[in-house]
Amino acid sequence: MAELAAHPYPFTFKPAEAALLIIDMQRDFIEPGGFGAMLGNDVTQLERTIEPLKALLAAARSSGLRVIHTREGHKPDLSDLHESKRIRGKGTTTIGDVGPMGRILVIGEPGHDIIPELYPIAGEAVVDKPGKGAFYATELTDIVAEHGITQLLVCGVTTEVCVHTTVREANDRGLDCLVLSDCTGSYFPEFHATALRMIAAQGGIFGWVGESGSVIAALTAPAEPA
Ligand code: TIU
Repeated sequence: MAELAAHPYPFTFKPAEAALLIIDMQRDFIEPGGFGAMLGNDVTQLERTIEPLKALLAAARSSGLRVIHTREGHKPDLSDLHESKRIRGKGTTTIGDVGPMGRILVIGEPGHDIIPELYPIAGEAVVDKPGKGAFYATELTDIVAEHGITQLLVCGVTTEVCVHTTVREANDRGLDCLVLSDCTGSYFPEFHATALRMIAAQGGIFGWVGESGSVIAALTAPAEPA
């Protein structure tokens, strides 16, 4: 157990009951030519999350902290894609259409995959999600129950969309979420900052906000003598 610096007050980190949840670090959001770019976003805004996430993931792996990755996307037949989501934005290219990284946001296509820097390894769950929240229409509720997870260290993109939706869902399921500001990102820096403020406001209405450095320090600290 370790007390991590966080807003609005320190987070009591219990690694045995925690999981690192990395949301949607997919090529479709982070690289040019994917879903994020198709929506008109500046995808370079998300780059700053990659290095801190790499370091955090390495520390999680060496310490045995459970790791869960998510990917937003749809079956090739698009049977899990609501028409409302498909047509949202009135773009000329939409989910399921062919782009430079394959069919946009479709499972099995290059753009749908997780970026090489953070690629999952054996033993790490990869949750495919058709919505913005990681609990909607996925097996995440079962994974959390099966492993006795009570805390999520939440990272990934984008802060005000899939990260926020997931944190709200997790909070309503009785999970404590510590959202790591340096490991989350938005196409809009001002949304990122405000989204994090919203989580920690009102006494931590949805959770806590911290930084990866304190998590890494706790994971790499020498064990206390028994
Ligand atoms: N558009 C945007 O900011 N985000 C998404 O569509 N999905 C996620 O946040 N993963």
